[in-house]
Parts: sequence; structure tokens; C-alpha cells
Amino acid sequence: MKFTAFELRRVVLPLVSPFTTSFGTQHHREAVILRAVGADAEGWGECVALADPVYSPEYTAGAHQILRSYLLPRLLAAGDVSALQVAPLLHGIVGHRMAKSALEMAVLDAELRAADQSLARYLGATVDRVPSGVSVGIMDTLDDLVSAVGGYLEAGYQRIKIKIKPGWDIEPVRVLREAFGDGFGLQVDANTAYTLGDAAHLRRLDEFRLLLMEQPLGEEDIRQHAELARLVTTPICLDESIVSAEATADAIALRAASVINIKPGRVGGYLEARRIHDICRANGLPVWCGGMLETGLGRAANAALAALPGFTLPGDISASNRFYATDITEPIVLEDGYIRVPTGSGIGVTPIPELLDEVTTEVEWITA
Ligand code: OSB
Ligand code: MG
Repeated sequence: MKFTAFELRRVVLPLVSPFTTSFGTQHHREAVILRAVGADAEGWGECVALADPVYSPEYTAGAHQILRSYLLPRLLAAGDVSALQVAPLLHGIVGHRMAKSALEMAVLDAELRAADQSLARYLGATVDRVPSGVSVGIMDTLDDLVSAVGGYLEAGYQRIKIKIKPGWDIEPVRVLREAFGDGFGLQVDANTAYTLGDAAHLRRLDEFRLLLMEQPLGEEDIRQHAELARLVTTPICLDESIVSAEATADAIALRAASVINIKPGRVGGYLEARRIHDICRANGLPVWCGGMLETGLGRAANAALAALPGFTLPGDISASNRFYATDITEPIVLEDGYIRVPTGSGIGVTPIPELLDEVTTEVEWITA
């Protein structure tokens, strides 16, 4: 399809409660939303970069800038393009996978809407709903944590992930097992907060029957994760380190991880995400779909991806109301612990114009 214009929006959505990780506290979700205007249909994309470069090198203002100055002009100049051509077309621009992912998502959404096909069907989904997990931030007190997790279990979430950091790791896990027992899936996410020197400390998590330990060490510490994996029994899962299919293949070959968190935004798009799924499946590694506090747009698309057969663990695909009192789309809801896979064409949801306008802080049109 030929694309004639792109609408770039900056949005800011307030969070229902602050979200704290080892890299900081978020009170708002600031994001770039992209609308592709094509000859046959429109498509929507969401950029998962955070407001600041604290999880990955990308950040909202930078993603906006790279889309405006480099990615969109190339796409507009390319004439007729399909989603499969977006990554090769943008290959000459190094990095910026989150920005590239937003663009590929918008093009793919438009293409699928024009063909009246759902993203789930296009990707190869095999189920119509996906089990829902929730990511729980670092709290001020253990009591606050127990009460938050109690609420999520009550709501039906099928597994709990808690954020950890040095000083908030063993005890939080212990109190959750004491409060709620062994009958629920529990995992931890360190967002790179430890070093291999902490191996003996991290080994203390082994007695709590965790599903996995996510990204304990640095993004580039693939070999060190392999070393750590030999020293602990809790399965190691990589998030930040998994930036591409190539990085995934290397991590598997080095035995640095036995589980992979796939985030489409982090790896450059849903097509690369599917490649990573395929590589993991061929190697017998379970995968799950990570989250980046997406609006309903990214949340719906993630549910489609998570419906592929290799996604055998519940992902961080929670209901819209886990983060937002009002989403920009019809809210994604939890039903008996599951999120329904959208069946409409494309990603299956669109922003509700008034709700999108309400959270928009800047609008810019990029044309050929
Ligand atoms: O490490 O998985 C992470 C949110 C922002 C940045 C990184 C991460 C997270 C989460 C939240 O854990 C996942 C979600 O959207 O529910
Ligand atoms: Mg993570």
C-alpha cells in the first residue's frame, strides 16, 4: 500500500498508582502514537519507549524525533510498501527498534485492515484467549505488597511478577509465599539490578519455587547470565538482552536463558517477535509476551502475538485498568483470568477520538 501521511502524537496517560522498578518510579505513561494514512486503509502504531532512557537507550522524545526526521520520510519516499518491507527499508538507520516497531505496527495494521484480516490470524494464533499475568511494582512496605498482590489474585490474574532490586528481593518473595501459598505462579524481574557477584544472594530465591528470574544482570551480560544459570536452580529469563532474533539465538546457544520474554517493541516489531517465537519453539524454550504499559493499541496487538503456540507461560498482558482509569481504546478486560484475542481486522481496536484527544499533548503531521 502507498502511504501519504502519518500523524504523530505525543500522549500522557496518568497511572492509577505509581509503578516502581529497580530503574525508577513512573507516575504517567508518556508515549508516541502513530497513525498511518494509506491509500486503502489507516493503521495505528504505538511506540513503547519510556519517557526516559532508563530501561533501554530509547526514550519518547528521541523516538518522536527519529520517526519525524528519519523513519517516516523513508517510508513516505518508498512508494508502495508492505509491512514485510518496512524493516529492510529502515535497516540503514542503526538501532531505534522501538521507533521502528511503531511504524511497522501501523503499516501492518493498515495492510491487515485493507485485507480484512486480524493480526492474530495473520501471525498464526492458535487460541482465542490468553492467560493474563500482572507485573507488580516495588512498594514502600511488605504490607502494601501483600495487599496489592491479594487484590490481583482476587481479580483472577493467573500469575504474579514482582519487581525486585537489592534490598527488596528475598523478603517480598517470602511474604507472598507465606500469605498466598504455593498455588499460584510467581516470578521476579530485576531489570538488570544485580551483578554476577550477587549469585550467592540470588540463589536464596531458589527455595520459593519461582517460575523464573527475569533479567537479573546487565543487558550485555549474556555470558554472565549463562554463568549465573549454572549457579541457581530458578530458570533465568532474559528481557532487556533480547533485542533481536540474532541475540536470541546467541543467548540460547550460550545457555544464558531457559525462558524468553518477547516484547515486540523492544525487538523492532511483531514480525521480528514472531521470528523469536519460532527460534525459541524450535529450541524447546517457552516464551511469554512482555509488556511496556501499553495503551489498548499495543495491549490488543500483544494479545494477538501471545496467542501463538510457543507462548506457554502467562504474559504481562493485564487489563487496561491495571494501569489506566481510562484507556484510549475500548478497555482491554480480564475475563476469568484471561484476555480475549481480538478478532477484528488489523489489531482489532482503534483509539476513541475524544479519549485520544484528551491525553494528547502534541500532534504533528508528516507528509511526503
Ligand atoms: O521489565 O518488563 C519490564 C514496564 C516497563 C518497562 C519494563 C518492564 C515493565 C513491566 C510492566 O514489567 C509490564 C506491563 O506492561 O505490565
Ligand atoms: Mg522485564
